[in-house]
Amino acid sequence: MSRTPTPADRFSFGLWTIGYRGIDPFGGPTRSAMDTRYAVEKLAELGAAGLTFHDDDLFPFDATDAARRTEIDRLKQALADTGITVPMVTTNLFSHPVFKDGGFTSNDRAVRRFALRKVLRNLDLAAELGARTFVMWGGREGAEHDAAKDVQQALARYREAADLLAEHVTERGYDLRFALEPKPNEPRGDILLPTLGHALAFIDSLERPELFGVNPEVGHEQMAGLNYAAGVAQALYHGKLFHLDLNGQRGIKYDQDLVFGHGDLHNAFALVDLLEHGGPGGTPAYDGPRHFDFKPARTEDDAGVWDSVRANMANYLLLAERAAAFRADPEVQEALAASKVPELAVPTLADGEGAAALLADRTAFEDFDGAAHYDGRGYGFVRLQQLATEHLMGARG
Ligand SMILES: [Mn+2]
Repeated sequence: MSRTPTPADRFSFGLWTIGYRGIDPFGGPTRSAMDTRYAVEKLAELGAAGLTFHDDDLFPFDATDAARRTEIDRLKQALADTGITVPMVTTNLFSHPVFKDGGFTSNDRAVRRFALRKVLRNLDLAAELGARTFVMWGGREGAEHDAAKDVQQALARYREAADLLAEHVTERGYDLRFALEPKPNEPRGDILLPTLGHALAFIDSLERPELFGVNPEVGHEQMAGLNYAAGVAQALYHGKLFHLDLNGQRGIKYDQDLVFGHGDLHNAFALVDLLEHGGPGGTPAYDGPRHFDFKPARTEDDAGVWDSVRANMANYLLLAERAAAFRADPEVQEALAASKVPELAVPTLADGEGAAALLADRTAFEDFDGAAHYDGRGYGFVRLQQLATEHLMGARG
């Protein structure tokens, strides 16, 4: 059993996650629609801190201004009554048929202009609710047919959109930053900005790169066969981990959106260890919301939805407990030192040393005795990983 979550743990859930009705490409809903107020009250009861949403999760795509305002005001009342906050808001540019070829990068210019207006309106709502992060998941920004999409022009239109949104936020003085969410495929055959690395490179092309970071999702990176914890570490290295989506995925297949920890548990342990403590060499940890973007299985009823919510938070807290014990274990500290993990924090060059000084250092090359010092000597990485595994399994302290 893990301890009971509290708002200090900063757990947040998408309204579309708990409100997921079990629709998949092969079958209709297995659960009825969830009322927003009920969702907020249940999250508060279970110890979560935040609710996130797409505009269309809260009110229908074609809602009148009055109906839209009614839903916003109902949400604000529920937030005021429970203490739940809205740390992040995002815009749905994928469900309505007009977005079948994308929003910001549709070949149809009128669709691109409509998409920008839809997002600008939602930025104002995000600011009204005090959200600090605006996620951009371009699920329909992509193609199935190479001949049908000029990828360089699509990226230029993506950049144009990002620059305009950043201009709006700056002019209005909103305390809001953008987080790009990569995904390799699904619903499009190939999605633009398919991985964390693609997104980081794209940010460098923007007018206001400081307003943009990433929102990496466990399953999305794993669908591309990548190591999520290692990718998150690179995002931290660049100062770009603005937000993250936690869930579970088992290998390179369709987007499973399992409960966090119900996929690659070993990598989930490495991730929580990194988020809570930073790298073992003293590099930064993460201080943002712990956001879950999962889908309660369509086999579940309402009670199963909340069991899934509890499971996400419990698994995070259990992994955090195990990671703390791992870090505090003297044998782990000794094994880290034996594996020279802390030595990676020592710069390769001495203070002020340049190429000439390195060339003059005979110990670095001419007198470097590889045979005497390195042949046959191991690093002990397997022992270290086994210590992590035993902590993960609760077999040590
Ligand atoms: Mn997501």
